[in-house]
Amino acid sequence: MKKITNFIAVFALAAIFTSCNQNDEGEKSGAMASSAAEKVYVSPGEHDEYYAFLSGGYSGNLTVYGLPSGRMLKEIPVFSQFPTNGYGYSEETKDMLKTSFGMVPWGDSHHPDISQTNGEIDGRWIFINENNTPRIARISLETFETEEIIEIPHSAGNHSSSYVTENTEYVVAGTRFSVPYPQRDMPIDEMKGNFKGPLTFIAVDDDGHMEIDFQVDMPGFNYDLSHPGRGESHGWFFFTTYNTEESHTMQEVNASQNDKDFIAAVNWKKISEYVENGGGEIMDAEYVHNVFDHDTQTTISTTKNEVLKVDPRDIPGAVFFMPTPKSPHGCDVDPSGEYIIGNGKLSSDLTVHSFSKMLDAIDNEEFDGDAYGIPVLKFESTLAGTVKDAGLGPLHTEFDDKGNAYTTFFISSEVVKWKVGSWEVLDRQPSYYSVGHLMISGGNSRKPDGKYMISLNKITKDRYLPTGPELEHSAQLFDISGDKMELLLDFPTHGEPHYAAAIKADKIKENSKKIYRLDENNHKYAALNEGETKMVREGNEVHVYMTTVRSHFAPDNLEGIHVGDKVYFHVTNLEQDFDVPHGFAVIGANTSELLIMPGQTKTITWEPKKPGVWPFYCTDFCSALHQEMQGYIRVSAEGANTPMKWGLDDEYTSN
Ligand code: K7E
Ligand code: CUA
Repeated sequence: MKKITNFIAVFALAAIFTSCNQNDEGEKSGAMASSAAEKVYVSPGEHDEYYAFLSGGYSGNLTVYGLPSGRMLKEIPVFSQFPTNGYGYSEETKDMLKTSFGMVPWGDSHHPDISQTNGEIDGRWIFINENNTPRIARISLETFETEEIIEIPHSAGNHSSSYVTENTEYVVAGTRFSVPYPQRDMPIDEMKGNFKGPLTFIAVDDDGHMEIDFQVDMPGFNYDLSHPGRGESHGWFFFTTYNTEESHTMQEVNASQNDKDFIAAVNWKKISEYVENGGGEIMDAEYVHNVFDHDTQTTISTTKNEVLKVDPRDIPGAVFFMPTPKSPHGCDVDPSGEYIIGNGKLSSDLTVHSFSKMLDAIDNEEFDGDAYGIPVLKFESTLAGTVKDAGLGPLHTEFDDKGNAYTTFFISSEVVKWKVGSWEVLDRQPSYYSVGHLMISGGNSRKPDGKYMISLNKITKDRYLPTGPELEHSAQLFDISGDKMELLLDFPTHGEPHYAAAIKADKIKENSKKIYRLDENNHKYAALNEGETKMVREGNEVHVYMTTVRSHFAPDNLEGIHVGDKVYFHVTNLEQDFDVPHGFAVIGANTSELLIMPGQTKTITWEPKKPGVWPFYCTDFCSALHQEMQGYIRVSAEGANTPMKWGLDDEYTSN
């Protein structure tokens, strides 16, 4: 045990040294020394060549950047409430954050992955996982809005997620923290052999809708990261594991005892056929599935009560373990689908498995025992090669279009380029500092785009002006088109950018939606013109059907509301021009504003606490007369008999 503690201590020390040493050298050899500025300069009014989607980590969101400029284009709210536009606060969107634990207003997002067709990213949707309250979200790349969130039952630490298969047949969600399956009250120190690590396969239909197809009941290891097979290995999915020791305490030591953990190879095609033929067992579950319905512009939230569980031991040939040294983190598959790379984070080497050797080893039954009934393949039988002494603490690998791989090393704080097949190291560049993931556009597909790579760094320190103790993380853009990687640009990210995905801008920009059509607005409380505006009282609830257009609300004077009422302002933006949102805020509301896109209806609730005449206004500077875009609500005391009336320009209606 002592040895391992020392080993970790040395690595931690190395991280401190590398962090402090590299800056001087970096400044000389970096951006200044070359034509880097030209390569990242996107002149005013010009568009970037790529969209990059960076996970927002503990912000729960996804941020959109243009590459090569590094300009931030948008923050897309996913798992967290977002007062900027009212996501998660408005009546229409708050149920997107519903879970079996109730409303969870925050999330920890990790791995965005773009949908694929024939193994190439297609720009229809982007998926992202939430680690803490296990969920997968789907975001439309037409609207750049979260359209669907599905909770993953029986999971804990939804980390080896949300990677998609070659034709987006499945998006996958694995369990990082093994847990009782199903959950139950039991002593923690009886974990070994009793906890499980279910892997969930979520089917995606042609419209993008997700449904859990089946859950694979796996031994109680930690399933850390995953990637799909492609080409020849299409039909398989690979997961790294750690803590095969199944320790329940002081894991920094106790989960590092085994020299090798496993990469689990899962033949999902085989399991999918088994399930189609009636295999598997229905198991109780409780999870919530939220879909944003475009027709009614409202979230439909459904609680589901069962899931199909499959025991891999019932399906011969479905699951195998490949021993992989040193608590592997990243699990990456090269563009051909032949090589599976295990990034052993406590090692300086990378272990590369061969898919074809794996198939031969399975045929020839070259097993080294089993783990809970799942065959363990002999290490030498699947080994394709080792990238030797590449750096310290390998985490993640991506690929370019020229047969090269790029691996991040957290401890030695660098990105190392190596040749797939010969396993020789070709180049190394420091990253500032302590890189986690890296990203190459299409790097998780058959056709990566070998122009840019970004390294997503954990430690920022002196890279930017100090902003107190809390710094944003840093991303670094490299040109990887030549033999040597060339650092072009640093830019700050938002939250922790665990992973990212990028796509050529022309694959999505033509489809980007500009407005919501009013004639397609079937929101229950929409007013599609000013003639339809009204107030409707139902007991102490008042529904206000309101419209906005430059530069007034209709109605803009409202009376007959009393303390104790609950007022719903349903605000429809009548604009049908690109980029003319209106906002809505009212004094004393215990929620965020609304930001309403052209053609949309959004709802805010307001419970007036004091009698008076209270103003509301538009929050988005929409026209020269934006400051005039305001109105008044008269609030009377509880029990007063002020009649309800509403109007615009002194023309009142009442009922
Ligand atoms: Cu390595 Cu969550 Cu993908 Cu962060 S994980 S680095
Ligand atoms: Cu509408 Cu400002």
